[in-house]
Amino acid sequence: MAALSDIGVIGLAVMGENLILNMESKGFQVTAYNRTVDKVDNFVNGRAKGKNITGAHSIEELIGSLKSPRKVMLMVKAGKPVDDFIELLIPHLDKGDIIIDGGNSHFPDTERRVNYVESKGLRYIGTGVSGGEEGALLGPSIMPGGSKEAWEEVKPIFQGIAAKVDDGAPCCDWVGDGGAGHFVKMVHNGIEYGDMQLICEIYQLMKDVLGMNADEMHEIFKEWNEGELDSYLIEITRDILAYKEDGTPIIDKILDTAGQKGTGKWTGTVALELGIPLTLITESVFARCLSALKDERVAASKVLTAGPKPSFDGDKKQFIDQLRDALYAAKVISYAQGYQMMRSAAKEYGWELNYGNIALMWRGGCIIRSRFLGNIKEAFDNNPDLTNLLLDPYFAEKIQACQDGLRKVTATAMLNGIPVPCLSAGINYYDGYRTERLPANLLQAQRDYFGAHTYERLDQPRGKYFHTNWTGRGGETSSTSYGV
Ligand code: NBP
Repeated sequence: MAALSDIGVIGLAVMGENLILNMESKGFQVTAYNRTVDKVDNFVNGRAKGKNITGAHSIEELIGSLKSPRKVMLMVKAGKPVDDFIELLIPHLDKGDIIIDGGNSHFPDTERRVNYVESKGLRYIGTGVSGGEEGALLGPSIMPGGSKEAWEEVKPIFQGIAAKVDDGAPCCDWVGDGGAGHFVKMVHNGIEYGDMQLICEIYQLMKDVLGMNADEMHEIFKEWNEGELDSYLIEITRDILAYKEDGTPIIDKILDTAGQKGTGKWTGTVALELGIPLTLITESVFARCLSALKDERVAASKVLTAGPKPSFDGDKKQFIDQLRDALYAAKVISYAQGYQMMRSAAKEYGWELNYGNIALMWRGGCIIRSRFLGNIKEAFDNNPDLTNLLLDPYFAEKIQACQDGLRKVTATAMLNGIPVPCLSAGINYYDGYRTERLPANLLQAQRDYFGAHTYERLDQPRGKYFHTNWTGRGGETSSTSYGV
């Protein structure tokens, strides 16, 4: 009889297969199962042949092949398939067994499932897994949350297969209770959206304002990837720009409409719910939406012809340096906003998030991996209660040195008619966050004028509320419940 497996994985698509091969390569025995059972045999007789991987043809066979406490990881399409498999698994599992969801589930679903599965005497982990196909095979970033008592059971497998950085530290650690793991994965994906859009805006400025071709841009991204912008997304941009089809850059032939699967939208929606100014990431989602209106944009380009034609007569080298500073500054701002949102969510949902460890989990294996996440880890290790990344001494100095580049690049873009929603969101946040007095005094006056919403005063203690009878026609009663 074959030895019992350390873990069972359900879902033999790109992520499941590669994670199983990764687990096996690290010395774990794995059982593989899939809804369409043919795929089990194809896998076991194909990529898994000769390895410590067992195929199961039913849930019963899968469960029977596992060591206790049993660990079953779902790598299936997010949504109903996860709930369906939970229902199929529960009758076969014993107290203390662990169901793991490694797909891109929305964190409220994970919160609900943790409670449900725990109510059956079982344990549940919802984990973000990032890094795509290659990451899954060679070392992804793994962000687990859920039933804390289950962590010690899965830790050797998860940390064994995760990406390693610097001194061998795994890009995987316990994130927190309930849906915390999937929440952090969602923010990761939102940050990914922001990073990608920022690079795209810089690319358009190079192409349309400076008139650079793909080879010239490739050289600049190559240079930047050797400095503090060193990251996976800069690296692939460098390589994309160099890629030729029939001797011409393929980038010039790709249709300019962006797709999306929804995790960026979730990040923006949750930011609005939490009341966090996650402006840069949210603009990056809207930028994809606007790009998708290709036919409308083509028609509008023939009607709305008023506006500048891009031109540049300044110092090109200096502007490229400003582009680099702008990209760096906006990136810092985007991460500052993302961390602000995680801090707010931790308070809202009662999670104890370790922000330095989150930076470490993102430092390798995932799509946003970068050198600068090492600096973020240091910032939160130095001060776990840091209210805003921009206030960390290292980043405060950096952002102040680079803000001028971000400001000049954004202004140049606007004067040239180039849309830069994320770069401009970045400089607007920077200026908003550092402004002692914003015009919200007028806003409060307006709210009090039409809705008796009251206001606080600069010359009175906080928490005391005043109402003015602005027109002389209103009463003295202020509103307590009507909130616009
Ligand atoms: P997919 O998201 O394409 O899902 C394929 C798997 O889901 C197959 O095993 C399929 O079974 C199963 N499945 C489907 Br589809 N509908 C089902 C249903 N109604 N009931 C039961 N099973 C069903 O696979 P993936 O791209 O490997 O991703 C797996 C998870 O990891 C997803 O949540 C995804 O969002 C997440 N993720 C993906 C990536 C990536 O780069 N692809 C990266 C990070 C995270 P079948 O073979 O019988 O149809």
